Amino acid sequence: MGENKPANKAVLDWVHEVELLTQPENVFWCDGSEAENDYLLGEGCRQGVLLKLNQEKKPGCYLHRSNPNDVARVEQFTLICAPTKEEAGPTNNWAEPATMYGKLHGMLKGAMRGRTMYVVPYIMGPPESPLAKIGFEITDSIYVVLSMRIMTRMGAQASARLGEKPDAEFNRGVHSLLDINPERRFICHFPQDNTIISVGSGYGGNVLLSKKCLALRIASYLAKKQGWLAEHMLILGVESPDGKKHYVAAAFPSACGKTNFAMLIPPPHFAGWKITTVGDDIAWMQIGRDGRLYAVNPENGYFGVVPGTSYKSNANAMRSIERDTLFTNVALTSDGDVWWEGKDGDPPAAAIDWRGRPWTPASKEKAAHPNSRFAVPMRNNPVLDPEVDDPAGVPISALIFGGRRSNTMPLVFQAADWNHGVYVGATMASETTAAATGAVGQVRRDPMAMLPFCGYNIGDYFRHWLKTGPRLTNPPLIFHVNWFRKDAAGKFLWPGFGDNMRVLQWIIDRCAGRGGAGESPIGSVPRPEDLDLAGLEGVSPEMMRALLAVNPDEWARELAGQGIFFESLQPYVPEELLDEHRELAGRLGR
Ligand code: GTP
Ligand code: SPV
Ligand code: MN
Repeated sequence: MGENKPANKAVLDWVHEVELLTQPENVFWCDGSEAENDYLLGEGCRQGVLLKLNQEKKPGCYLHRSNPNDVARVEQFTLICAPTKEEAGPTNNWAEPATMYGKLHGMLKGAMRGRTMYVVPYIMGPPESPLAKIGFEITDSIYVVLSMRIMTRMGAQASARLGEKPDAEFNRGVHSLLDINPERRFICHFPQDNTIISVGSGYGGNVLLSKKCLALRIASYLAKKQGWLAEHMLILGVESPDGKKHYVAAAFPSACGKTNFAMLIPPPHFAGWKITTVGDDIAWMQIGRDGRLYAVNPENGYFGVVPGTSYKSNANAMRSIERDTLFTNVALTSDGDVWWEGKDGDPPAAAIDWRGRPWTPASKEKAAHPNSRFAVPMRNNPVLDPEVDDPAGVPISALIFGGRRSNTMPLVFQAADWNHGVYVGATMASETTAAATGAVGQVRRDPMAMLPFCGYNIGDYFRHWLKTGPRLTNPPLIFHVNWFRKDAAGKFLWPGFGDNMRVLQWIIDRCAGRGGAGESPIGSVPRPEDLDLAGLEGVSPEMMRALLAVNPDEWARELAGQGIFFESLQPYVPEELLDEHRELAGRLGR
C-alpha cells in the first residue's frame, strides 16, 4: 500500500523536490482503493484524528474535531501571488511570487519530519469532459486525504489520465499542517504556475485544495484565459409534471443556501415536480455548439453546513449523511451518534461538544460549531441528477444571484438583459456568515458570491462576464433572489427551503416565455398573483407584499452602496457597468 506512483516524470520530480524540502519519514502514494480507505480510517482513529461513530446508527461515519483556532476559511491570509498587484486586483490580498515562495519554503523546511507525506492524485469534473482538470495534493493530514477521497474523483485513475507526457498540465498543491498556528497560516495561489501552497490550517476550504483553491481561484484565472466560467454556483435540474426539464445555476455566498436549494423538496401542492442535484457549490460552464451555456460540477461530494440541517429543512441531505460521512466539529452523543443545533427532535440530555467538552442543553455555548460540516459522496444523494457525469454538462436556462439581506432585496426579480444581469451579480451583497473567520451578520458586497474566490482582477472578471453574453446566441435569463428578508421584529418573512420551489417555478415560467410580472426600476418583479402560493402557510397577503416590495428609501441607500463599492474598485470597473449604475439611478429618479 502507498506505492502507487504515477508514471509522469514531472509529477515524480516535483514530489521529490517537496520531499527533500519537507523531509517526511515516508511518502504514501494514494490509489483511492477501498483497502487504502480502510487503512487510513483505522490509522486516523489510532492517531486520534478521527473518532469512529456508532456503526449501527451511522455506518461508515466518523467525527473529526479541528483545532478551535481553525474552524473556517481565513480570507485575510488567503493570497493571490500573481506577478503584479494589478493582476490580483483590488479585492485580493497580493504578494510577489518569488518573495512568497521564499517565505513558504522557509516554513515548509523540515515541516514533515517524523510524519507521513501523502500524495493525492485527483480529477475535477467528469473525467471525459473537456473542462476536466487533474491535480495532485501533497499533504501531511490524513483528514485531508480522506476528505479528498470524498470530494474529488481521487486515485489511480487521475494519474493514469495524466499520462506520461512531460508537458501534461496538472495542478500542484502542497499542504502542511505545521503547528496549526494562526500566525503561520497562509493559503497561497500562484495562478501563473498552476500551484497552491497552504500551511498552518487543517480545515475545509483552506486545505481541500481541489475546492475553493483550484476549482474557483485557479480555475477562474484559467477560465478567463480560455473563455469559460468557473463560478461559486449550485446546479440543479427542475422537471415539471409535463416532463419538461430545465437546469439553473445559482450563486449565493458561503452559508447562504446553495446546498439546500440544490436538494430542494417541493411542497405537497407541487406534486409531479422533481428537483435533482448536479452540484451544490461550484459550476464550471462553457458555451455549447448550440450557443447555450453548459455546466458541469467539478466535485464528487458535498462539504455542507451541518447546523440547521434536518429532515424538515433538507431531508435529502439528511438521507445522504446517514452513512459514509466525515463530520467535522459537530457534537457527539453518549450512544456514539452526532448532534447539532437545528437537528430534528429534542436535544440530547448530555453530549460532548465540538471541542470535546461536556455539554448539556443548559450550556451557554453551542454544541456544534456554527460552521461544522459534513463531507459526503454525492452518490449518496437520493436526488442526484442522472446527467451528473455527462462530459458535455447540462444546459442552463437561468442564472440566479442571491444573498442574505434582511431588507431592500425582494424575494425575486428578473434582470432586463445580460448586461443588467451582470450588474446585478456584480453589485450583490450579503450578510457575512460563519463560513469565514471574522464578524458575522455584516452586509458586504460579494460580487457573484466570488469575492473570496476570484483568482484575478475583479474588473477583468466583470469584463469576462460582459464578453460572455454576446457569445451566447441563446443566453440564460438572469435573476436575483433573497430568502432572508425580515419583518420589523427581525423574523424571516419567507419560510424558505421547500417553498423556494414557488420562486423557482416562476423563474422557469419566465424562461419558457410565460409568467407575469410587474415592471419596477430594478427589474421585473412578480406580483403576488404571479406566484403559485397555494398551500403556503404562515405568509399573510401583507407579508407577501412586503416580500415583493421595492421600497424607494431602501433602494436609494442600496444605489449609494453599490456606487461606493464601484468607487472602491476603480479604476477597474468596466464602463458598461457604470452605465448600468447610471441607468438604475435614472429609473429610481436619483
Ligand atoms: P457553503 O457550503 O458555505 O457554500 O454554503 P451554502 O451556500 O451551501 O449554504 P447551505 O445550503 O448550507 O445553507 C446555509 C445555512 O442557511 C443553513 O443553516 C441553512 O439552514 C440556511 N438556509 C438555507 N436555505 C434557507 C432558506 O431558504 N431560508 C432560510 N431562512 N435559511 C436557509
Ligand atoms: C464556503 O465557504 O463557501 C464553503 C466551505 O463551501 S469551504 O470549503 O470551507 O470553503
Ligand atoms: Mn461554498
